[in-house]
Amino acid sequence: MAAVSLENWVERIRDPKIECMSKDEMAALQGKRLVDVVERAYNHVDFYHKKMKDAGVEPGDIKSIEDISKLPFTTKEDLRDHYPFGLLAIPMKDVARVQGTSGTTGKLTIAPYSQKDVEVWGECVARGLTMAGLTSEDIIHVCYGYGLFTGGMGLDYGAQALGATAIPMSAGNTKRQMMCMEDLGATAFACTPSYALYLAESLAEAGAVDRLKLKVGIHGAEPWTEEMRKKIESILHINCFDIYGLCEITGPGVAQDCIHKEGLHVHWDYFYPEVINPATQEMCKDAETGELVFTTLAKEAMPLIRYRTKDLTSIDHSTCKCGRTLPRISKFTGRTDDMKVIRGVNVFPTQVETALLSIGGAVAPHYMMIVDREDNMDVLTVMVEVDESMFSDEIRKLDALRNKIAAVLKNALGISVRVKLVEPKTIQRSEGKAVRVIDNRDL
Ligand code: DLL
Repeated sequence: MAAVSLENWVERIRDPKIECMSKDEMAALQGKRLVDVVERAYNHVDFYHKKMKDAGVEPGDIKSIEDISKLPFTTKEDLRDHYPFGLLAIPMKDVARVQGTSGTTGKLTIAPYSQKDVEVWGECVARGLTMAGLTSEDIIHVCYGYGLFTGGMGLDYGAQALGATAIPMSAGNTKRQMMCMEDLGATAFACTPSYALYLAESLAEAGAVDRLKLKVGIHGAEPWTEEMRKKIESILHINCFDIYGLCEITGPGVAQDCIHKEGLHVHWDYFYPEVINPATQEMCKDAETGELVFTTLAKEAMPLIRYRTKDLTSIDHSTCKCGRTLPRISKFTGRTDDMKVIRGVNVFPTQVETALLSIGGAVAPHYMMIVDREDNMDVLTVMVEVDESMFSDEIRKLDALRNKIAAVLKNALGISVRVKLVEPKTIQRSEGKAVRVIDNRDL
């Protein structure tokens, strides 16, 4: 099966009027929506009423999208303090569904949606599926979990809005996933990148890849690197797309990349993005990395104003080669709370992933970071899966590979690392978000 290349790619845009709208027209639309959302939040959510009063801002001060910087930020802690429905702006009887995230840290975050919110969500995912070249002819195998987590339902709503066929597999049971993928003729599949790699390797092992009709993968919900994308694409001979979202704003579909893969287009008619320096809260320039902040411009059930996502990225407001004027955020380096400070150095799991994939050969990008403290010193151990054959070879070869990985990691991270080589499938596979870091330090 030939890979879908850029040369024969048909560029499709679901809503060119919005996705290619001029910056001035878009600013006018955003301004109108901002005025409305601020009024609703101020009048219907006690939390926002108080927050804005404390900040000395009245709804009348907000007249255009530029005025957004006058508004105070909302944090994940604010949501936790008002758990579960303290930020609701509509009567509970008008809440069509509740989604959530187990989160990688802390308590469950709950996100209520009105029927209109659900429709906007489906529309945004459908825009992304169109960016990935999919149409109503496609069969989308959804192996994100269905439930409180937004992955399964989000892709389902998107497939529905597109008029495509959704196969609601949910997560788990890899053998059954492989069977259905082949028998039901999936042309696209959607799951986390770590599970996509596992599924791809399992399909390759079973010699099933050439029997599939797959052409597209839609992956997100956790940080992943360009190298990881190339790896999945090369095993399955498909094009993989990066989809981003968070249940508080809307699930998957807040942003996604197009075939040029030069950043994820944000649907900023609905979700207004800002990138700030997390320490000073000052606005970053285009291309500068900082924390992504969103204001929901049309959300009914739980409007959020300047919500700090803790996700680290940069933004590019220039027009993309595809013609879309929607700004693009770069692939995520990680979250502010995923970043580990080890012996004073900032370390992200994505750096480990890139380094391991640069070695290739017997080294698989299945890894886990374990941080300990020994005699007041931070110690980072990276567990890495390597080819089975390495363990039957001479011990000398295994030692040489361990030293090589340690050197590459030291170079990439700037600190020395203990490397533990393990056999394939030793590191637990997750059907949801992969657990990449265990921090045993008592910080
Ligand atoms: O993970 C929504 C989603 C489902 C996105 C399926 C994409 C595909 P939450 O469970 O609320 O929602 O987790 C949101 O996951 O703040 C990021 O830290 C991370 N995340 C989501 N997408 C990406 C991505 C869903 N493409 C949190 N790259 C976010 C990196 C991502 N991190």
